[in-house]
Amino acid sequence: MIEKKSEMTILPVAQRGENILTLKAVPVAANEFNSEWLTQLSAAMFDTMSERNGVGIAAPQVYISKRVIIVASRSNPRYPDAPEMDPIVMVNPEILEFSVSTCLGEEGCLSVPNERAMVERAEMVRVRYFTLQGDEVESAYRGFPARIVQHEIDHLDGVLFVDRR
Ligand code: K1U
Ligand code: ZN
Repeated sequence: MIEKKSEMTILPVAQRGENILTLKAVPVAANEFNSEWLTQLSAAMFDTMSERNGVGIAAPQVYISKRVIIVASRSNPRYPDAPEMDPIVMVNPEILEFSVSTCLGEEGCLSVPNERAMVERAEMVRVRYFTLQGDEVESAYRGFPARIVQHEIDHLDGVLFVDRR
């Protein structure tokens, strides 16, 4: 059921064990950029992530098997030095480069409640993605934002953090 809280759209979040979380999500097609549908999907993903106090979300977590993620780093008890970012919607994100250096850090997941684990990830990633309008962007992230990017792109490939421990 879709829950409408004033102007917010809170979507149900798929839980570990559900098939949707194991699928490889499909790319957003050229004719979906700049569309009402894609704007509404990203807004509902943002509302759902915020409602659950998340720092990221991927479309398959809200039962949409498309390659859309949101990355929203902020300071939190586990990562007090994490940078405060304006949330970034990434459409069809691709990691172009993983740093050789890795780091261990604690992760949680909106689809795996009450479980945390230490996961080894590349310390830095270079990512290419498209905006909702279809503009191509290339950016590098390190530390906690890089961890969120890798966790969310894993969701697009049907991988959960618990599979990486
Ligand atoms: O994709 C998701 O399930 C959201 C997930 C993102 C994430 C958290 C931590 C590391 C990588 C990716 C969450 O937002 S879980 C909740 C959370 O805010 C958090 C959990 C553990 C450590 C830090 C933050
Ligand atoms: Zn997750």
